[in-house]
Amino acid sequence: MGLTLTEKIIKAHIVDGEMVKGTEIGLRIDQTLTQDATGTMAYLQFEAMGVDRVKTERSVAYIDHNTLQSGFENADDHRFIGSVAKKHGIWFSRPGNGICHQVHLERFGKPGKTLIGSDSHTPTGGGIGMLAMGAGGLDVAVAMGGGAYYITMPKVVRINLTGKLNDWVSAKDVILEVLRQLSVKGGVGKVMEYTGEGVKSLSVPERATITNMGAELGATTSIFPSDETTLQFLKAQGREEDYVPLSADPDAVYDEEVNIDLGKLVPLAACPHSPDNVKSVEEIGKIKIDQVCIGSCTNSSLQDMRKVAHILKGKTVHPDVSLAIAPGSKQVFNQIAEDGTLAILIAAGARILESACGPCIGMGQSPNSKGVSLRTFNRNFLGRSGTKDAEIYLVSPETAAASALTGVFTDPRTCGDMPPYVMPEKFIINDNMVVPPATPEEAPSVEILRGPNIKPFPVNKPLAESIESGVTLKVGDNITTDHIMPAGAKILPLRSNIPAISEYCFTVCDETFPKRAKEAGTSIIVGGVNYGQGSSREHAALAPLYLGVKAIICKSFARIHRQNLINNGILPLEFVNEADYDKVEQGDQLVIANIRNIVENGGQIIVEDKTKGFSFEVKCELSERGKGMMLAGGLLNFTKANG
Ligand code: MIC
Ligand code: SF4
Repeated sequence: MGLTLTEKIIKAHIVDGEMVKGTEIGLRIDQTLTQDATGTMAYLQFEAMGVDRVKTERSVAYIDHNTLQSGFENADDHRFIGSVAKKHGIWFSRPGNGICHQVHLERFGKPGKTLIGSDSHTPTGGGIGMLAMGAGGLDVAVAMGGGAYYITMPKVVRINLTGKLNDWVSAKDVILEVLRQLSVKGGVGKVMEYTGEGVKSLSVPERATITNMGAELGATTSIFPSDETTLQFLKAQGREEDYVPLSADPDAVYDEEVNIDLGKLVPLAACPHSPDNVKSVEEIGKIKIDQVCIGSCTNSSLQDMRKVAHILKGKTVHPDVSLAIAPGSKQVFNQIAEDGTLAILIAAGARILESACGPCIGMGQSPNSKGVSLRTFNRNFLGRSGTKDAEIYLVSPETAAASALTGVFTDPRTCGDMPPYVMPEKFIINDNMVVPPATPEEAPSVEILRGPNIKPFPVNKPLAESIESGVTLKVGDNITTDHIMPAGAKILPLRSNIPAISEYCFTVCDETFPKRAKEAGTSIIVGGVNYGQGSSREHAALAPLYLGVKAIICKSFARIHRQNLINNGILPLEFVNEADYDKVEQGDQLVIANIRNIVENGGQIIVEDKTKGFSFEVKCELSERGKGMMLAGGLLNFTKANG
């Protein structure tokens, strides 16, 4: 029986377990990446592991999230990360060099390799045939130390692409269509593998847009084959030697199949406040807009910038609209500066931002009150833009640019002829903003530079015999990590300071939560389906840990967040009977008796609701390693105890 591409890469990297779907496997990791917002914690954890030099083929530390530097905190974090990178064998991509995923795709990613990154959009690397996955910072620290990365052996979904995109319909519309069909939880436990003759018509940046936003499906990752188009891209990046042809065997067996005729797609948009709330631009109608933002790791390639410029050329942004554009990397920025694209954008009235995440993570450009903002980004969760009552729509760069001119939602197919995009034979290659690590000889003398905002991270205690605690918060379905641990210009600078950032934990849902949790001492949180979707931020586990959260009881979890909870010794419990969710209320006093023994030896987990006078069953499916981590109070304690 033939293998899928996913299985081939897994087979070449498996170091623990068997390729049996649904079971835990350990993978050797070739490359890692971190960004600054998750990076300081990951490197503090790496330091705590006592490894001198990374054991991966390539580890890169990027600075792209917190670049506003509205106080000393961000700059201190950058310096800390730069110094750790230098000392421990990690390449350092300086602020200004661009968004981690865009730069990694351009300069470092290699087909057939495994990559984990402390950022959920790491699957961008799937655009050149990597098995690239988002992970918690601690998992990345372990992989840098040479440890395996553990995932559940995924199901593989074949996304069969036929036909060709029509003019002004874009790769973004492909992934929006997949999200429309499968929803934000449709990819949990699965890898989305793109195949079919339609693949050929998509460039590498287009493929990367699709694999990037595959994160919003909750998927383990998404991947395209490595083919002639990949070769051309790598050649133009001066990295021809990194090319290997890769694809699924012709008789590969897939678990599920989705068919998409590219020729039938139309411009789409994800409506507030979820990436799967997808409608066609036509269906939405000509609603008035206030802001357009173009950029982010989803849509900031040279190809995107050129298409946008073609639409804006010789015109002016509508007087009621603010248009912000952030090219994804220094390479893209440099190229558009040299070829005149930038001049077109500036002349049209665009507000040019630095190559960084910027508005995507609420670092500036928050919309006006009740503002309607069209963004080429990947997430439109409530409050993420920094304006709680704003209406954020996720669209393609083409729809964004067309709408910026008219001031209303506009179908880009009204923009006349679309010129074909011709990829340059050679991109501008200048890695002068990537600092190589010190040599092993020089490394001991490199000093680590720590600022006063960098505080130690909390470490859990071994799991208690029993848990008795109140439900300090009850939330609904699809709670995102942006609800649990919001970001934005005010909060992001506190990423290295868990006591300070904890003051904002869950404040999107309930401003009183941090205070109440601290007063209660210990807490249990009750949630609905897909709890913890979105970001890989470990802070969504570390802040609750700091506030005394012992367990989360919900209907189901998102993959990375569940792992982050286990890594930090917080019990991830699921209702056996979902109807019990309705019976438990905020404020109820719960007892989970004998839990340590049950985690260790198995058995039914019964939760007694003392307030309501009833009991219900929950489950906690853990691998042997997961059990070890839960009992020890997290991955660091577990690793220390097991050498
Ligand atoms: C995001 O898009 O939500 C982020 C910010 O890039 C996060 C990482 C973080 O919270 O630092 C992610 O996607 O993992
Ligand atoms: Fe940065 Fe936004 Fe991409 Fe996250 S989704 S890595 S915040 S650009």
